[in-house]
Amino acid sequence: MKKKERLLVVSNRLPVSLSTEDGKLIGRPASGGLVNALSPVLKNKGGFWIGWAGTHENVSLSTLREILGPVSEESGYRLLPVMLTKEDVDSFYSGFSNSVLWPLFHDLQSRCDFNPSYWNGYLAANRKFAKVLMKHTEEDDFIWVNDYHLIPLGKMLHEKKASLKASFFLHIPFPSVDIFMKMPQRKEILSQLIHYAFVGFQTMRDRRNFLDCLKVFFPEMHASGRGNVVRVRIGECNFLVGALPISIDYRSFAFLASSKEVVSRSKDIQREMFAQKYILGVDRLDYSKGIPERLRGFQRCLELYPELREKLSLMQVVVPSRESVGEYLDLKQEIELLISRINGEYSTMRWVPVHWRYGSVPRAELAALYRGAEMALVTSLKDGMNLVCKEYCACKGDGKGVLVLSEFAGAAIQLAKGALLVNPYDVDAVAAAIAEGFTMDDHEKKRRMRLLRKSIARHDVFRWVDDFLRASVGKKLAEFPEEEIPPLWPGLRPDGEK
Ligand code: GDG
Repeated sequence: MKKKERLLVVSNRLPVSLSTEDGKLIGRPASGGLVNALSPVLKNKGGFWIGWAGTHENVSLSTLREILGPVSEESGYRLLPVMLTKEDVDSFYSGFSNSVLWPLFHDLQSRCDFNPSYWNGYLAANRKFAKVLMKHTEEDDFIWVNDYHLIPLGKMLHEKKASLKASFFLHIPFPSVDIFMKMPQRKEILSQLIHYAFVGFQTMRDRRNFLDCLKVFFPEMHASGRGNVVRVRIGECNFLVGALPISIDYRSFAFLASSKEVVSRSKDIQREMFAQKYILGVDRLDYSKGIPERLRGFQRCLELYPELREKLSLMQVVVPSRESVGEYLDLKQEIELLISRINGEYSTMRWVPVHWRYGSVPRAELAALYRGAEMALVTSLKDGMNLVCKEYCACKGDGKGVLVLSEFAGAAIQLAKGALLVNPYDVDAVAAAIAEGFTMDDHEKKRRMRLLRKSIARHDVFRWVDDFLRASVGKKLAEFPEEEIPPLWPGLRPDGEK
């Protein structure tokens, strides 16, 4: 097989965060699970990241070009935007992606809005992604499509050029047959996925769910092979399906957390907390992350274990997300109400039970928060993987930290031996795990943290990338050529039209 040469990453959003300062639109490299995982992959490899920049028609092409140029240089790879209209975003992003696929794939079907008009918008937006890709793809490129927004893209590319085969990774869980069957477009979604050369999932459970769904709709399906990657044949579709858990850039987090600045900032944070110990929660604003459940667990802990009052606080960082979807605004209000109730009931003159920060914090500040935290509390109701728990462990170089982790996060499979696993719906169990973590002796904390750190260090994001590339194109990241990023081509329009 001829080896692919350039990496083209495609995701719904470009890794750029746009904001207005002094009346001027500016862009900065964005944060988030996918960005943190894939940025090291593209950096200095001469590739592209293709996605929507988050703007509508109100931002002119030349303005967008000016904004993305410096971000491309800072990031070390070129950013190529797909232009979407407000109608596209309503039906494709807020609609089918985040009101059907996201809740359903997180087993939360009661939150789905199966509005039939979303489907056509989803396909139309995917066709726009396909158009931009077709303009820039060369025969030997390796196209890596990410996540549930872009399931139809592989088939669309294949229909335009039969030799073009893309690989796909699903960052969120894949549901069981019973839940998947509820989606009106269930067969179409499966028919699109089988046109990728490789379909990757976070866990063996997700992969098994996918194969079970295929069996229902394609009884002639034949699967062969053992281990993480198996081969599947359905008619003319012959593709690979794998379970490859994503991870973090462990060394860079560990290095950052031990830097002089972060160590000193972490001590400042402890002083600001009046030397009280704190549990940390860090999440995008999302109902799948179980933030209200976490607050209820903490509240129950204060109720059942009064000896912990005035000794332990919860520090919750929430990053705004999907503010155009109504469910998310309701969630913010629910969180605010719960926090004010807990603080109203338990605060004393020298202690505030829950501190919360709504907004993104810089990476070094995040590392300082991780470093100083007595415990990390991850209570996802369902999570593809969850990178926060891995980042916390990477930052706990002194080993004196406890990870309390939802058994419904993909990460629970890998981290079961070192973490305290909880069912986030069980408030008593969450309360008991917090109390257990607080009273755990240092020797046991260090033993568990050693296990966690060793496993995460060994299975870092570079290994995930290598595993993905090896399964998809038979070579590792290091075998792709190093290349400085050339300046953005003069005369190129951001929608890919020359
Ligand atoms: C999806 C899946 C899967 C958060 N707040 C700040 C900040 N973050 C960064 C964290 C971490 C990331 O965002 C969140 O990680 P998650 O794993 O929870 O990711 P999701 O955004 O839900 O993403 C998830 C992931 O894809 C990867 O496959 O693990 O299951 O849902 O990296 O550090 N970063 C900074 N400031 C913040 O305030 N700098």
